[in-house]
Amino acid sequence: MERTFLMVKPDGVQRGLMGEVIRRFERKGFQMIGCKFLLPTVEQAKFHYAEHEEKPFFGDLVDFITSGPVLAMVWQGDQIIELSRMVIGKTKITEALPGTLRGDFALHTNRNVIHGSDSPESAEREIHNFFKEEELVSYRKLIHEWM
Ligand code: RTP
Ligand code: MG
Repeated sequence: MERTFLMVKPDGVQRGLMGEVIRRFERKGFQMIGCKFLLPTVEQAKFHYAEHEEKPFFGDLVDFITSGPVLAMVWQGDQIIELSRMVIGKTKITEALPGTLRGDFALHTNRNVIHGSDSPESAEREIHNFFKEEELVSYRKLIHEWM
């Protein structure tokens, strides 16, 4: 079982898309094991996007992600990192297909509703930027036996 860090970004929260995001991951069969509504600090934002530190859009990214509350979540499931990024859709807005969260809801690459980790290493780093291990709730989901 793999786990990932998903975050409804400030634009998604402002647009009332938290429920829609949770609904899509729930109906796919993934399992939420952690959830927090919070305003990220600048330190958390810089750590979260550390891989983009040298990019020209880094400052805007940090400003945006700290501009309002976000829904930070940890989800688990088989191959969830790759599969959740399919549910989310491509980064570049012109490549985000209809049926994906970004394809259905986002109009701009830098206002793209949701974040999802891109590797097991980033998932662990990103999870621990927002959650303590003891805040995650693991439980047996009985429906897995039917899937
Ligand atoms: P995220 O980390 O937010 O889930 O997005 P991602 O993996 O799909 O894309 P990533 O390459 O990690 O980029 C992080 C965020 O930076 C903004 N971005 N702007 N102007 C640009 O060329 C550009 N490229 C990326 C996007 O908002 C992206 O979500
Ligand atoms: Mg990324």
